[in-house]
Amino acid sequence: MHRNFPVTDSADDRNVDKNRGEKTFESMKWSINEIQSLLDKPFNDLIFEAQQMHRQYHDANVVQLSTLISVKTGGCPEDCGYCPQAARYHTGVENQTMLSVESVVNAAAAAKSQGATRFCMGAAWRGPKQSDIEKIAEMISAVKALEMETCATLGMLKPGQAKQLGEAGLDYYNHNLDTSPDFYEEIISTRNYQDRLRTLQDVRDAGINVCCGGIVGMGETREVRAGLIAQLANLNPYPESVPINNLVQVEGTPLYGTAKLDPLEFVRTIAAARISMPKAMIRLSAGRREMSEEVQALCFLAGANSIFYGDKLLTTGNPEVRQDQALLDKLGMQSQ
Ligand code: SAM
Ligand code: DTB
Ligand code: SF4
Repeated sequence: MHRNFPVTDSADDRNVDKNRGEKTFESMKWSINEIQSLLDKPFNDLIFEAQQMHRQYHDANVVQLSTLISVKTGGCPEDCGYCPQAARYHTGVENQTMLSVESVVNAAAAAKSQGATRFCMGAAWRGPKQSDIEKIAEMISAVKALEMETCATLGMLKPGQAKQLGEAGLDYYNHNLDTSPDFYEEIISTRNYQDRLRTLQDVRDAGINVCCGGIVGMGETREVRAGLIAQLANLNPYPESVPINNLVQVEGTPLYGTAKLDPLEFVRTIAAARISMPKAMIRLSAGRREMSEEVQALCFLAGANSIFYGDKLLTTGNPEVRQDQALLDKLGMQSQ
């Protein structure tokens, strides 16, 4: 059963060990209040609980390295208030038409030689046209042939498109809910929450793993963050992959100048995601360049087990490869 809205059932019968050992990512019912109670816990208790959960399903000293590439940049017709690629904001991002298959494969091979095992292709579209899908499918097959995990984020999909991407070898489709249903309209007006849920269901139905997360640091309350995590955790099954982004503020976007989120609140959000989606890959995503090493270490302790790796995200900066390698060495962490 696919659930579209936050579930408000009482949590009394909740058992956090309920899905231990099962193959599917069967979701439990998390109310917003329950997630908020997690976020409200004393920090040490929250991190302890998250770390315990993390160790049941994951190696606590391993992090997956995922490299991003923007295969089509800028000029997007949507109005996502955080995004430097929306045509309507003047951010200095240069538009670029779709990259060639060859240049994408070369970038994937270079990422692999640096240690990345996952390669994510992003495009600044509301959604792909049929001709775009054909070219993206070629990219996916070629990256898959390098034995890397493939992910794509291309916007909303039309019926049948997810299936074509799956047939080309796509392992994950990234499509974020971004925030809670209540706060959503403050951030984006050109597509709605239902549109996003529909695409996620198409992806699920095509047998592709769902990569779905959100952004914090957009001026939202803790309750909104709880609403986002509850919404993700109540997808049934919950996403196999959950990117948690800290807003990268880009001059020219409406969200530029928003009060910065306390880094410990970011860590709490990671912990709540880990506890409520125990088997998922929780990805410490955008915003890492602005984070200290200490905060990143706390994110790993809270259950993050993947980072974006490479000097660039899509259009904005990311820590340098050698800095990340030094951090992982310092923490005694291995990459995969
Ligand atoms: N255009 C497609 C879409 O929006 O579905 C795919 C690419 S879009 C750039 C992928 C995701 O990047 C967005 O859903 C959002 O969560 C994240 N993102 C974009 N700009 C960001 C920013 N400034 N800070 C943090 N995350 C950002
Ligand atoms: C996701 O949740 N974060 C990544 C990935 N999915 C595609 C994108 C972050 C983009 C940050 C802004 C930029 O570099 O343009
Ligand atoms: Fe376009 Fe995606 Fe940016 Fe929204 S997040 S403006 S859809 S590129």
